[in-house]
Amino acid sequence: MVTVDERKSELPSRIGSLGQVSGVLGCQWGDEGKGKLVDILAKHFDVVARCQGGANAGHTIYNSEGKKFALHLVPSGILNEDTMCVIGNGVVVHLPGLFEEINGLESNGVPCEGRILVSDRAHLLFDYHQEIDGLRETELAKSFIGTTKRGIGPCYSSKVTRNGIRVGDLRHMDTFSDKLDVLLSDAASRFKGFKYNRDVLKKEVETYKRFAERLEPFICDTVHYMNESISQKKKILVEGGQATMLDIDFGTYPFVTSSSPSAGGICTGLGIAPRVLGDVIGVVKAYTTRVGSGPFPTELLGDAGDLLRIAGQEFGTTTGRPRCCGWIDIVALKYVCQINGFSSLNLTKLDVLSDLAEIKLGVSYKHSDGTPMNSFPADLSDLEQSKVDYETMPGWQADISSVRSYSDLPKAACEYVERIEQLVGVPIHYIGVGPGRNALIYK
Ligand code: 2SA
Ligand code: GDP
Ligand code: MG
Repeated sequence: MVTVDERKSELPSRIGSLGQVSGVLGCQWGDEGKGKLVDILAKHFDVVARCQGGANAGHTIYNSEGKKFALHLVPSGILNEDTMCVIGNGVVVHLPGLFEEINGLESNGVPCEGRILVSDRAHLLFDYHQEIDGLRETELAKSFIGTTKRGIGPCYSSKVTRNGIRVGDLRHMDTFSDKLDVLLSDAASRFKGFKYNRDVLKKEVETYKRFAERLEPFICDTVHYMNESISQKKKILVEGGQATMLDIDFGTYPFVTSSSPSAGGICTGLGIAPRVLGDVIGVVKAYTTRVGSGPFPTELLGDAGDLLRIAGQEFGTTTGRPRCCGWIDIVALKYVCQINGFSSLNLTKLDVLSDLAEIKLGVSYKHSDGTPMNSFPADLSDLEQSKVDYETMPGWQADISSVRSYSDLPKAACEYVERIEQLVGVPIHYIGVGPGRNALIYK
């Protein structure tokens, strides 16, 4: 039996011994609290890198004085001044948004210049991508995806159709205008509502000439940088955006984002080899939330859902949209653990469940005819018709927000944590009991 003091003394060494390249990834439909864990772990790493997504992400972190920061493109390592922050090739970069974020950080005393590297291979996301994101959603009418309208899908579409414009292209402004003309003309021929003429192009090119100058010190061959850092035995932490249930391949397609927020995205989004990956930590909320459209098997409708939303302050960090809330979904979580091979989990927002007399866990799905489903279904109609079986556990009905050691948690809270571990077969090493930096229990 490990005593509390022994456990406490193990902590720094456990964090310090996280693999040379570690990852923090979302296990549900996003907003699990990835940013908070990355911010806490950052001081043990030389580099924190984003590998996918863009400014659709909203990662909320607090500094030691309790000041709140909402990050979208800048990695959550930025508050730790010794950490270099990399925006990898797999990220789509909206420069006006990035500069706004950098200005906001710098005006709040967070130095960014010389600490942020932007991949020359990353694709540029233009205002027009955001505009057509909105037009697509309108066109889809009732079947809208519920995107953040940050232009993510359209920008990845440009990348995959191979006429995207990359950060490195800012070094060739002579051909920039022609490339942008192709993109904007395409959009104009596809969307009636999209207004385009030469003046629009001219204005955008002028803007990007200025951006090119300002971005120059940040532009980097990050593939080379990451691999050199690995050779120099530097420690690297990769911060996922969104989550596996929103993955373009593994999520509830088409109600997904357009990138790979799962473990595979770490390698493709940074140009590093799978063999260098050590610990990958999955971040999972003690309940489930989802924002945007698409199936949500364990969703709680009505007052019960509202209670969780209010207790957990579940509103989009980027858009302010209310998040739908429900019980933890063990079927989806097991599927996500399989895909990512997590070394451990961070269970977050356990404090939010503190008032409940009973807590449920969705433990299996049945087809509409009552036969069990053996795996997480690819077919959305199967998922929509599925029936969830629940296990019910007693709540602890006590404030746990100031608890800092596992042995001080109420027995019912420990039983809930340990039941999740048992059901998914992955150890929970970190437990969140509040939004602040210190509100974390190491188990
Ligand atoms: P998109 O914009 O094309 O990536 O949207 C596609 C789907 O992905 C979901 N998505 C998200 N879900 C949760 N959180 C996200 N970030 C923000 C946050 C969201 C916000 O941190 O709160 O502020 O609304 C995020 N980003 C994308 C999206 O809801 C669609 O279901
Ligand atoms: P991310 O996208 O995964 O980084 O998560 P978001 O920042 O979008 O949403 C998570 C929200 O929960 C943020 O407002 C965090 O400050 C907050 N949060 C994170 N961990 C905890 C926790 O353990 N308890 C509580 N009450 N809030 C938390
Ligand atoms: Mg978020």
